[in-house]
Amino acid sequence: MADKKVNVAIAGATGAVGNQMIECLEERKFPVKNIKFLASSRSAGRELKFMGDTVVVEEMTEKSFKDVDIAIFSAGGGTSQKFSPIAAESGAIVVDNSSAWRMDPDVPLVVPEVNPHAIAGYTKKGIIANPNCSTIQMLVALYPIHKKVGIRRVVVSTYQAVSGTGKKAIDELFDQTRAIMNFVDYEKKVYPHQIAFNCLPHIDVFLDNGYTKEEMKMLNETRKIFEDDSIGVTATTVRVPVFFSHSESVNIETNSHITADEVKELLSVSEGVKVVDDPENNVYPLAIDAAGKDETFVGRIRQDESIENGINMWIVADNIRKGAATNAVQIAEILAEKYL
Ligand code: NAP
Ligand code: 12T
Repeated sequence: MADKKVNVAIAGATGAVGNQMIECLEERKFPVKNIKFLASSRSAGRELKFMGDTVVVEEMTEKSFKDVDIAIFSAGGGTSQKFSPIAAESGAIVVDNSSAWRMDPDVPLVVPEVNPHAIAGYTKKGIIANPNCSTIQMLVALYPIHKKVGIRRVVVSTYQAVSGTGKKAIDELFDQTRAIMNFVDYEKKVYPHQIAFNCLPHIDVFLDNGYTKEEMKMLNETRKIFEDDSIGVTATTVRVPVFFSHSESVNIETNSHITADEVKELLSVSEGVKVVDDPENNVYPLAIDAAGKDETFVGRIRQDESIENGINMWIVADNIRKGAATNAVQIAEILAEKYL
């Protein structure tokens, strides 16, 4: 990394993603000159630690971004819609985690292992979008295959952790589980149904076509990041009672033939991927093993014997790290190194 030091603001520093963002900046020794932690008035005055120093959380206002080089947002879509242009206007480059800007043609949507070149397009609006967590891990694993043999269609079912919904959902799974085990009543606050001991085929809101918005993000974001509008993605996104890491059952149809062994070989040398695939010894990627890690884990790699050119696999990553904070910090690293 160059010795350039960067003024950083974390918008939503007190949230589940913001918290992880702080850890990622520390772990990766991001060259921070000065750091600001921003949140709503609810958390203003709270004290958080950064590299051993105490930092007081400030309420995010229009004036928060003076002298900020990079502002990493994870404060919700509405907040980002309002404050990202203000931050950009003040001269900061925004890396946004919400879905507010992802499909804006003037905003790059970036997975560093896939399309780092797209970062250059930040100059149009001063904003770069971080893709959806489910999209990020799927594309880290699929991109090497797409580059080699071309993927024409993806069928994916997700098993998504509650941490994707934020701190309140983590508490809800914990409280519900404890209440049920103790035969006491519980209150549903975040999800429309009991999430403990259950699976909900419902993430984000339902749309007119019967899909959820989360499912359509997986199609639209894949096309934008791969720069390929011909690829088909059909998704079923499911919330499961897991705290951290999303798992995905992914089936692909490729343009030309590739064997399961060739996929294993290819992925074992691909950036950001770790192949964990030894079924004879009960070895395959697990949510609890991926939690706290930055890699995307792939296993159960096998031929789809129902079609000519098909592969099945199981893809797991920490949704708050590679699915959110790590990906955003990687983008910030490229900005600091190449563009500031
Ligand atoms: P969370 O735990 O509920 O935290 C929300 C954060 O936003 C808190 O720091 C909160 O501050 C802050 N905030 C809320 N309203 C604000 C306002 N008006 N002004 C300033 N700050 C405000 O949620 P989370 O899970 O961290 O998620 C936060 C964002 O990240 C969401 O936009 C979500 O879509 C995105 N996300 C993206 C991915 C991905 O796929 N890349 C994954 C998960 C989440 P207070 O403490 O003051 O309330
Ligand atoms: N509804 O960033 O609830 O588009 O797990 C991420 C996670 C939206 C997003 C979730 C969501 C996003 C969730």
